[in-house]
Amino acid sequence: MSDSQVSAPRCVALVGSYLSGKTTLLESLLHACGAVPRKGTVKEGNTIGDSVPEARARQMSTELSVASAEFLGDPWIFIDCPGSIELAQETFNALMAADAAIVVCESEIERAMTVAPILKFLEDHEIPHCLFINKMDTASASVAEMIEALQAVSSLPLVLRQVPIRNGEHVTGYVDLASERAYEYKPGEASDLIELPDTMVDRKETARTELLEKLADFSDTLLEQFLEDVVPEKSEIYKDLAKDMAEGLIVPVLLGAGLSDHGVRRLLKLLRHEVPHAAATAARRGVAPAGEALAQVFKTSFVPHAGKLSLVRVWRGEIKDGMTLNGARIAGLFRMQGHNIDKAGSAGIGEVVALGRMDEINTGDVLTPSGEAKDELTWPERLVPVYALAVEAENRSDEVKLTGAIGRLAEEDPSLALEQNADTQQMLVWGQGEMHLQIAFDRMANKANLKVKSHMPRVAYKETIRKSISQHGRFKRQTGGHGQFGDVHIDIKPLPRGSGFNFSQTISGGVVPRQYIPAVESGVKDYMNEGPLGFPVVDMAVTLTDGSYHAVDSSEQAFKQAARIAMTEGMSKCDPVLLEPIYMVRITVPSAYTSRAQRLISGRRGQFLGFDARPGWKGWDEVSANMPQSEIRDLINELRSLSLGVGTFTYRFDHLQEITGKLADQVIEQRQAAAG
Ligand SMILES: Nc1nc2c(ncn2[C@@H]2O[C@H](COP(=O)(O)OP(=O)(O)O)[C@@H](O)[C@H]2O)c(=O)[nH]1
Ligand SMILES: [Mg+2]
Repeated sequence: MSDSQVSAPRCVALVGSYLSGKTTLLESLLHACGAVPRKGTVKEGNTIGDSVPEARARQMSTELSVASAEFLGDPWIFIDCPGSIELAQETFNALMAADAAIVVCESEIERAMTVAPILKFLEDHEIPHCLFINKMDTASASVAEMIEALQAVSSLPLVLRQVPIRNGEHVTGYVDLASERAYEYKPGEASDLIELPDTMVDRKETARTELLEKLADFSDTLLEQFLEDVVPEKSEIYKDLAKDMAEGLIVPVLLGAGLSDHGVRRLLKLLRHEVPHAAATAARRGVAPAGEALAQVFKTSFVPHAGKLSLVRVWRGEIKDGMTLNGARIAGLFRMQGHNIDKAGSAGIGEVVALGRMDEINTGDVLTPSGEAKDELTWPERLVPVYALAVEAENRSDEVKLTGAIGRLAEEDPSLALEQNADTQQMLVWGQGEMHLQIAFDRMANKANLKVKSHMPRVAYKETIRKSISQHGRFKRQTGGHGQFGDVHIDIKPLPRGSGFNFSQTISGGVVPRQYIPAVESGVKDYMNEGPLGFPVVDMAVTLTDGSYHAVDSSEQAFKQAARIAMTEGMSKCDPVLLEPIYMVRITVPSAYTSRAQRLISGRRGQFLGFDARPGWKGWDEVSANMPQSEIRDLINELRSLSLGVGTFTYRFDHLQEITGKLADQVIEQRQAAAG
């Protein structure tokens, strides 16, 4: 590597489940680096990580946040990520910009499963990562139990790097297993080096042997020494630890407590020695070492006054303000520290900067002066939306602005999507859950001063008929000059499910002149928008069999009316029945929750179809079922609450199904009440 590559900043993302302590840990890391004079707290709402208003209001991170610091002369960029599973898209996108990730874990073994989705993402994308078991100040389980629980959700071997020193209930320090040194924690300061306590000698030996055993799996030298009982050189161990983490062979595990600054310097040292440099990450991502400047957008943000900002990580060369990348001219190049942005002139490899007013540029785009690499680097897929709300502007006058404002939200957050639903005529915003959408609406209120009302989307009920009938319809008016006359006989008959609608005619001898037949069809179709029960009608056929006309008074309009009259009178005699949309649903959960998922399905009028191992996910199942649309609108809430938040589902429309009895009566009553 060249000097500029070695001195380039490395970028680490803080990820892990909601409330595990990422934002607090970032504050402690920045403090230990001297980047903030005084630590902020999540409660007081003055942390670097949670600087936007939506985050402060909720005391939780609602979007990623970038901060820089220097440790022992090395520049670092930290990206604090939201932990909520509903905001996972933002986190996944941030990880694509990072050289490595710190997975912040709770010290409770029951919550180990919550990091499963993030570990799976890191493994799939081969992103080097370590675990930081946080909140050791309140831990009750033993470290061995925690490692066991976490190992069950990690496909890569976990390598414990420290063992805690306890005084009664309290963790007071740790023994570092690579250096074999013991430390005592000191709040707000570097830990004190202490004599290894006698009581720790055996524990340390066992844990260190385990560590060496794991490393020996990836090193012939270590394996030989291990078998021959030779104690390896420390330098050899350090070299292997760094290589194995960078190559994604092992996952080191550290202990600490961000709130009390415990283990934070040890973590910084691990990062210093073991996190790959930007050039190595660029190579891993598939960027050739030589060539024009290249950066990838990992977040898009609309900022009042400044306009659109595209956050990029530079993977090659140098990017300067005013440069044209992918046809867009950079209008302002900024470095970020939480909410603060500072103008800069240029940015080199490894740096994270925001580019101003790149209007045509999207998150995930690869930017180069030639614009030829746009889709060259992999990018995470959009998460499948699992929850929708119907929205309207609180002020009617804002209605026209709404589509544009939601469009910008979706540009900032690709896991949001807008749908104009043709069946129900509602504007739907799709996302990852109630909270995800509410945060997006708050952001729209804060940034665009546009407030919305939201409610549960309507179900796309339909109706059909069960009996055939022949019906006569006549429209006759005599007003002043010439009148209006149309007269039709139609056969109405049900069709099998899924057939849709079919119109035909058996007119002979011109009793209904050819030019009026399309008007009859259009009158029938008009009627079908709202059948006798109040819903669109499907799966039926209408045949025009007979009729009559008047040479002067007949018109298209008159035949259309005649058809409507025949339909209105005929349809209610055809034994109408409500149809409800049924979806094919695939629920994915850790297998410990499979039987609960089955109960969830039957509790929501679902039909269980079977289950299988989830492909590519060790210890997970995929449960298939048919479920009514009305029951899956808020399915995600219950599914998450029974599966520690990690369960999810996909769905597609399958068929319409007759629904009768009390449930159908309620639906019809509600529809009639709404229609007034
Ligand atoms: N006991 C203890 N609590 C902590 C620690 N770190 C964070 N917390 C608390 O955990 C909660 C969540 O912290 P936060 O940093 O917002 O978590 P995040 O959602 O992962 O960013 C806050 O109430 C913190 O005060 C720790 O090391 N020990
Ligand atoms: Mg946070």
